Amino acid sequence: MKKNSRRVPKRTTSTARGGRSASPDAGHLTLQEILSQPETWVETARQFEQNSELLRELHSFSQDGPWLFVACGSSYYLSRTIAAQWAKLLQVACTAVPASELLFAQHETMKRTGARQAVLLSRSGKTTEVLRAAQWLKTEAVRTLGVTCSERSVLEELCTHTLKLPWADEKSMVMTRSFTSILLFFERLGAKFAGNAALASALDALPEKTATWLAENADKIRAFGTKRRFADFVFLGQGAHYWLAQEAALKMTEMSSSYAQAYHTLEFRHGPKSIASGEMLITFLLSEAAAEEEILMAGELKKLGAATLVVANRATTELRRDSDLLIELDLNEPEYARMAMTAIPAQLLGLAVGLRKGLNPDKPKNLTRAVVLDSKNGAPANRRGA
Ligand code: F1P
Repeated sequence: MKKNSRRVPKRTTSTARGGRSASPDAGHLTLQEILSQPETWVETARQFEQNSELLRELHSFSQDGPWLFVACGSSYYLSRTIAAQWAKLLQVACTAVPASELLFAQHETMKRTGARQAVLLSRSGKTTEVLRAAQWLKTEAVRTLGVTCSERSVLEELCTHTLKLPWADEKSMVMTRSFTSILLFFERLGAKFAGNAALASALDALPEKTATWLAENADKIRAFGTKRRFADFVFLGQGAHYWLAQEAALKMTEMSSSYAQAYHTLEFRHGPKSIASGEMLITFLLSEAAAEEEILMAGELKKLGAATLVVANRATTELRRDSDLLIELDLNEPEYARMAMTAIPAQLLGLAVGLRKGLNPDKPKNLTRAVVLDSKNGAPANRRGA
């Protein structure tokens, strides 16, 4: 990995065009954590290859059986991204549901998915709805894999097996490197289950290439988010990219208290485009399958006056013309291995917009690292799990 990839660009101490100025340390943790992703991924790969204890936890799961993923917030969008990738790669039914949805329709969900094995994903291992779901799955004798960045958690106590990725945890509130590290861990696992050595080696190449890419692009994205002012943010994607778009919108909402929405790219024509305007930034997370149509959409929405940010593996002439900011990944690796990198631009953008608004993205307003409910609140209670 290049040395300069670990450099933390200067902190933003003032804001452009009259925004309130953030305190000198605001967003510093989040920025460090975003930029530390390549080295965190190297550790993720090392643990995947060498930590036999970790892999032992996976032995009793069947790669051919239906999988059910259960989580909340970013961990839910992460679950949807993994489920979309695995369904394609392993040709097996993979369903991801928010924990609350499982709790409100327990038997229906199990029947519909046919799953007898579930992955419960929670960075903190503390989210009440996930714990209540784990508790219920335990009573149903469903095999459960808890996935957390916490060394010790209630989730671990409630699941039959646990994967712990403490090296990927964050100090700040929002999930950045834990999101991409867990994603990469499951991509590696998918490649292993599928016996696809080419995918595994594509994933090996990613940390170093991302470090170089960050050195070239991180400041560009941050500068764009700092200088331009938008009232609304929209993130568009098709296929598994749609779930990255959902996560991107959540990052923008959390880090900058902004209105942000996500749509399947072509769905934006069916109503939402009526709000396209010069006050809106529309970010496209381009996929291979839909690229041709998505490129047309970028042109169409540009004509309606919206600003466009395009994240593409490699740009076309049209994209160069129609994007206010163009971010190319420029990877020869297959799309499956490019997803973690695709998640990064929105992390940097959300951070920059939050700082421009005088906020502290390390500690977003109204948020806690995990949603812990008391027995009177939220989804159906199972006190022992809460
Ligand atoms: C899930 C989560 C976070 C979100 C927020 C509340 O946490 O929804 O994604 O940023 O701070 O909690 P976890 O279950 O993965 O710990």
